[in-house]
Amino acid sequence: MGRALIVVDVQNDFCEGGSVAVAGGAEVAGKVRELVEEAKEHGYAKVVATRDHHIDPGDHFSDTPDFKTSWPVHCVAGTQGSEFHPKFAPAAAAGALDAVFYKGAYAAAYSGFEGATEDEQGLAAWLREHAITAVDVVGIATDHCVKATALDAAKAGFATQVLLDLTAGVSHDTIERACQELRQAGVNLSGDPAVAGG
Ligand code: VGL
Repeated sequence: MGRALIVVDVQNDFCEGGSVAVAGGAEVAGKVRELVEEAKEHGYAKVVATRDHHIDPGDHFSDTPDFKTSWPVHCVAGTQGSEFHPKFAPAAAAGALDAVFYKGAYAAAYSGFEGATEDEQGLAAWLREHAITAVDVVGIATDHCVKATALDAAKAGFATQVLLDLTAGVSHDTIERACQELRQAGVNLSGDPAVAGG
């Protein structure tokens, strides 16, 4: 039974220079690219990615965001900010991703398990169809979309691990809390979180 790598939201708007810039995002993008390029050597049967893909997500966007449940406009479908970060994009362009799951068109969607491929297949169904039983989760942001994706993976019955060295998060406190929640849910945490925010 196979293991998959899930790359969460390694997009321009979540990296330095983006509208919801997470410190350390670009560095994570580069490290994730290296892992994706060596996915087979690392024992991954499949590699998938998620993308925040907003059209009109209601109060997920705000002019006065609290950076917890409301955010500046980000990852609007079709914009540069929604594209994969250039340090990660070459892996996608080289065909290293087996599927991409888009989420959040008309409402906030933190978990990749709320997303779907262009053929409208959800992540859990896709993983099961490809005989995946275990997943490693990496990407941005540790305390939001990585957390939500890993929690949903565990809930769906996948043996779930977060590779913290390949994540970047928004703030120290919420990263700490995310790590606690993940451990309590039976998610294995490897490495150290990059505590970059404030
Ligand atoms: C995310 C904030 C808002 C994420 C998405 O990808 O973690 N964070 N939308």
